[in-house]
Amino acid sequence: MTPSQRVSAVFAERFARQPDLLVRAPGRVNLIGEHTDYNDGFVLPCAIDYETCVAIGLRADSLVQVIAADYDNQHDQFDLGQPIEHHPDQRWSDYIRGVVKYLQARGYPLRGLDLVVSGNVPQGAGLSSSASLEVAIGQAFKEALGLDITQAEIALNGQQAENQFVGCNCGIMDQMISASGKTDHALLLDCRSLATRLIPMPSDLAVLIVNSNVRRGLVDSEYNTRRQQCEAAARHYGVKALRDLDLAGLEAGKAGLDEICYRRARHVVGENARTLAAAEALAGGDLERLGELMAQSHAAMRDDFAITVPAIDTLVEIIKAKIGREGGVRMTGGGFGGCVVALLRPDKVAAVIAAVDAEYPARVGLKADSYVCSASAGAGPR
Ligand code: GAF
Repeated sequence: MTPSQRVSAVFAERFARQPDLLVRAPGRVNLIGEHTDYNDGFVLPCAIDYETCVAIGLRADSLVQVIAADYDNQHDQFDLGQPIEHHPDQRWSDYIRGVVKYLQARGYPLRGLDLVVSGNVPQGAGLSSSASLEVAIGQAFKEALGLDITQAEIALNGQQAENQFVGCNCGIMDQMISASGKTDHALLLDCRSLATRLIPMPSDLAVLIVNSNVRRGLVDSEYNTRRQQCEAAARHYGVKALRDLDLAGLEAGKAGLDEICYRRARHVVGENARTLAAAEALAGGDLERLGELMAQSHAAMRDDFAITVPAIDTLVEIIKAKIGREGGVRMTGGGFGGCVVALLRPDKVAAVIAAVDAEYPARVGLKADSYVCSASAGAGPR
């Protein structure tokens, strides 16, 4: 059953009527540009064809009722006329409460809604299931109530909910691509100005996501530590953010900076340059160059930013050996497990999946899951 079928069926059963409308918001895969977003840098993600769906029923009062179809139809409700607080024990509720709280704080005129939520973005795999939920809820209020809100504002509101209500200090990439992706395109995003450039995906390029199924431990604390180290490096160099530094400046001013912060900064400064170069390579269909840049990105995440794990490095090695020169593979997302993304010729996909199935369990002791994806549209009505 697809998420949209599921939310429709659960809505009809629970609320004894048909939903007035459905909206969706996708997960994402980041092609390159990792841990650059909170350094005001560049990222190159695309939305994927895995999504969170919301069935919506209009209400005449100020009550918001939510049913989580993927969590045994757990229920939450809160009143827009009261201060919106954390749910005592349902973590999924806080994503919804947070989004609604900040929509209200931003001055959007809200009314009550009945909502049923379901999604098929793999959770905890670094494919932005949380951001897709935040954006789907923002989109639900926009479409149902006709709010005059831009997609960028829905993204910023979702990020605020994640930062201030849920408690993860993430950047803006995931919410922006979920809100603003375009079918068959990647999005080059300047995370300082939020300027975007759509890059068409070449038709003879496949996007393969492979989930290492390594449980992502300590993600939030390690993520926040990386962020602090980057901010410390920016302070050392006297710049607003690492975005404002190039490799020459990095080397020239490194005296007095501790080795770890220097390495973190070297990843970010290099990754910004690689991301801009990768956008050009993708636009020009230069898969060899793209492959080199992805390999450099992975090496920097492993050696300088220290966010890969041995199983992920092995997965990258297995896949790279089968892709050949045209295309590349790297870890994608926040790190410490999760997924790798490969960009490759479509005729190589079967051989890559076969190699992963044969070699990864033998070398790592885990089974990997492979998804062939296409670049999809951002949030909107379903
Ligand atoms: C996570 C965060 F949510 C993003 O903002 C980004 O920093 C990413 O990790 C790393 O590139 O997905």
